[in-house]
Amino acid sequence: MHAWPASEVPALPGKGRDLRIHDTATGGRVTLAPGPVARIYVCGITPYDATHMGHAATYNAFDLVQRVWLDTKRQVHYVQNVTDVDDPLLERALRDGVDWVGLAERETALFREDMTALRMLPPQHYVGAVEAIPGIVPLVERLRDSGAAYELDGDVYFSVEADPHFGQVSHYDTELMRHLSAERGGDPDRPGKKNPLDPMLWMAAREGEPSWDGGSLGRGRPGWHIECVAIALDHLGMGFDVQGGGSDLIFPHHEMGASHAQALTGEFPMAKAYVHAGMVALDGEKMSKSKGNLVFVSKLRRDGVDPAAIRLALLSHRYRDDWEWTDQILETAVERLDRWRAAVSRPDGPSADALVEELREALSDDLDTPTALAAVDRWAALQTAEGGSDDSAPGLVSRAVDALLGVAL
Ligand code: 5CA
Ligand code: ZN
Repeated sequence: MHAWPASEVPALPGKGRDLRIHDTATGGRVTLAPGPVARIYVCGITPYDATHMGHAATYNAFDLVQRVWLDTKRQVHYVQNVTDVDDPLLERALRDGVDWVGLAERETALFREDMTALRMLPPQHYVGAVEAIPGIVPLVERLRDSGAAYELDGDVYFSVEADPHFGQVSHYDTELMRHLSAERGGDPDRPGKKNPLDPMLWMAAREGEPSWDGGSLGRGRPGWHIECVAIALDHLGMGFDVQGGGSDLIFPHHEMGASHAQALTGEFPMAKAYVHAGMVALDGEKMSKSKGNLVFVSKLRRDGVDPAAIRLALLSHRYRDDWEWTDQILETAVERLDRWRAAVSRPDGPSADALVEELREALSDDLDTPTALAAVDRWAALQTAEGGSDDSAPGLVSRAVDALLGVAL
């Protein structure tokens, strides 16, 4: 499928720093040193409802990863999926009496608009689960033929015991894994499975549900984890730099994906760093489509909120923290945007060379956006209080804030 238009990323003088980022799999910070082309896979939406602030916060984090890489003068190869067939999408379509294809197309179109408005860089490959099916089927066949997968009443399951590294992305204990598996699309209580945690790779066609030709697997549809593995391996290959998503994807999704890839290639892990954004809550609970406690990007935009202010609100929290959305956060962001815009609208100002380096240092330090915002606040305050005579400074600040933070002043 097509992605969305790219906003231009201004080039800055000098060169950025290599990114040090928290890796869930090793539990510590890693310094990423990608080749000339950095490779990143970010798990995309399941398009049955509009983009909420939680999604936006997660995509903001991975947009910043790319901006840091671009500032080191690397190219970025970015892949994102759309889970355009899965249980929650089919259930929502049934509930609302609408066609599931139309629902997915509508919500994906809205997501593209939201991402464009927020100046999120588009992936070079934006791939739907449905269009990935021809690539998924042979992988499931290979897993089955090598003994890493087995059939149960026509469905095909991955055997977690096939992967000696299983558990080394999340490091969760069995009890927690079992709990999360039941909560997040798994079926640990289904009788006949070799291990309760085994996830489905291929679901045989069900009455009244869409299905596709699965070759020797029979008609059916793909499991969730193999979808992302197939798309990632097809477009990026093994050992890419970052696999990203929210922390609710640590288990089972990224754990199982790493296991599928290990069983397919003999290599572990699939990504050099497993990077996870914290959860955004509303009224004390994780914002989620299933709970319905949502603040939508599109609704704020319709209400006339400047997307740059939404982005500044996201940036005011460190990406790994869990945080709660409040109207006050947005108000603070609107005020900040006004102050910054007023500061860069003058013909000259205090030198901004040090500010550019402060921004680079803060972002390369595990995407420390609160420190980055504070640095721009200081420059803007100095501009307001004393001004300055550097006539290139306001333009440099605008370009740096745009290039590194994705905020157009
Ligand atoms: N399609 C799958 C990934 S392959 C999926 O999880 N889709 S989603 O629509 O449920 O979520 C899209 C992205 O937003 C995921 O990375 C998820 O971790 C993240 N996300 C969902 N809810 C929140 C939240 N409340 N806060 C932060 N990130 C969230
Ligand atoms: Zn995914």
